[in-house]
Amino acid sequence: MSKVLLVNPPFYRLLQSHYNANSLGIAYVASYLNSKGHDAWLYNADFLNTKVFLNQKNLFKRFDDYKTFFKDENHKIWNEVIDKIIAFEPEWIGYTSYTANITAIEIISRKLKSLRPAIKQVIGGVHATLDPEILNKVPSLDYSIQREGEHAMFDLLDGKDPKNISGVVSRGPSGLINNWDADVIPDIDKLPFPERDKFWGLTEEEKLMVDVSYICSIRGCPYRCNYCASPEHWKRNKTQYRSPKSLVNEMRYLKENYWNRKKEFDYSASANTKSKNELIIEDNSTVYFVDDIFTVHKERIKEILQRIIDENFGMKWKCEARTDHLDEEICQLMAKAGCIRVKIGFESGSDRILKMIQKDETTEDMRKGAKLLKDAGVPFTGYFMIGFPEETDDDVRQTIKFAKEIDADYYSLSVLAPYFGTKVYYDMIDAGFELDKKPWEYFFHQTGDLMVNKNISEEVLKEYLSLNELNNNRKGYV
Ligand code: B12
Ligand code: SF4
Repeated sequence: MSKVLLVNPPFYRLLQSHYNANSLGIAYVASYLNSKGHDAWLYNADFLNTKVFLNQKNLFKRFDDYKTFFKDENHKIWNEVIDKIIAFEPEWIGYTSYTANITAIEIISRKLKSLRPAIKQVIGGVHATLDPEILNKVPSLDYSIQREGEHAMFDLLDGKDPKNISGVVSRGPSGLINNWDADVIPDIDKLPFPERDKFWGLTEEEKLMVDVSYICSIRGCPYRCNYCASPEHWKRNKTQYRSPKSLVNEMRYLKENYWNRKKEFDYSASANTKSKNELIIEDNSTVYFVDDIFTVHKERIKEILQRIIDENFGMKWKCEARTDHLDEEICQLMAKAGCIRVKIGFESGSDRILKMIQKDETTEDMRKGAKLLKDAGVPFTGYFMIGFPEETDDDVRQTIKFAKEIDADYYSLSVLAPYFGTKVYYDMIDAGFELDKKPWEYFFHQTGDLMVNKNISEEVLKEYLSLNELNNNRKGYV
């Protein structure tokens, strides 16, 4: 049996907020290891024992402060994280990586290596998958795992030769040894539910402040949008779906084991609410289906929704969807089953741009889908993005008009951030475009600072961002 600590590195804390929900990637790896006899715990270094969150606007204003943390490696946040890790006395440590937290992982793992060189350090998750060279860039890490981590991490702990484990990158005498992607786990129904109890460093009282109501029912997405990391992060031609029965069983498990805990706030709302009062919710919590497209298979989703209705859970939930996977029956079932918000990436009101970004959806599909949701009374958030290469003022004007027309319950307005590992990122590099920031600095949304498209005028950018004012009279972010 090995002692393992799985870490969600600080991110929102560096923006002077915090994030108290359970990180599902490491929670799945932990529960799998625990089911095999190991002692794996979760450490969310982004957790704070406070109910005060920053609103989204203020969060984005803290970017300069955020960068200063990386220049001050003796800052108390880093020392606090190291102390918590050392107090656990792990034999293995595993970090979940996003491009946005890779610099934090570099600092923490380097400090830890100098203090406790015997601890084996592993990196997994999105960034580790997108960057096969990560061990060369962060020498304090011992292994990197690409794609799903359950089996590969177990095999490492089990003492198997890393050279023979699918998904593992290790070091050899003449450089990195890369076994490429971990084999896709075919029957994800069989995986144990993610860990929801073993939170390192939290008191029993603090554990009640962790939102454990995230559920993942699909691994991957069959689409190929050029600005999105999903097509590289998962294998899109091997997207895996849990059965409706398994998903509903997890909801029941949540209800029976966690929903009876009195919670005054929805901690998953994190930094995105306008005021403290808006965090108060009537029920214990809201289930968040983190699937890329919860509604992707019509028959599957209808069965899920009908089962949720039949169970009469009384649980509210939110999800992400595409308009072209909706119909009248689905939208009505969603309303009946307790859906309080659907998040939809419309992105653009210009069919030319939708084609260019490989959205595989038209404004006509989107108009229809938005109307179906409206008619059924299901609130939706509209995500929009401008700043794609070759986009013009005219395209942006079409987006502004279209956004108003679909009449979303909340608007999330972004300027393209060419995320590391996405198609648009590599297309821009191949076209000779010189990105002026480090990859982790491009995680930012909603600021004109990110604009990589120099054709779009200041005036039109401003007009687009002013769509934000529509949010003043609406239900708000959920
Ligand atoms: C829920 C979610 C969030 C939540 C929760 C994050 C959290 N800490 O848990 C919130 C809303 C806070 C969030 C924030 C952000 N997110 Co987000 N998020 C997601 C989402 C929708 C689901 C994540 C999830 O739970 N997946 C299900 C689990 C089971 O999968 P997984 O995490 O990948 O884990 C598996 C493997 O990756 C691996 N693994 C993961 N960690 C580890 C660790 C070890 C040691 C090992 C061995 C294996 C391993 O094994 C797991 C099980 O097989 C994904 C998209 C997606 N569908 O995955 C985007 C996604 C991860 N987010 C993304 C982005 C960009 C962000 C933000 C930067 C957004 C922003 N502009 O602010 C921030 C960054 C936050 C941070 N801490 O750095 C991108 C990441 C792209 C990139 N290059 O990094 C994604 C991929 C969306 C996309 N398609 O582009 N996000
Ligand atoms: S549909 Fe959504 S998750 Fe899938 S590739 Fe497009 S943006 Fe990414």
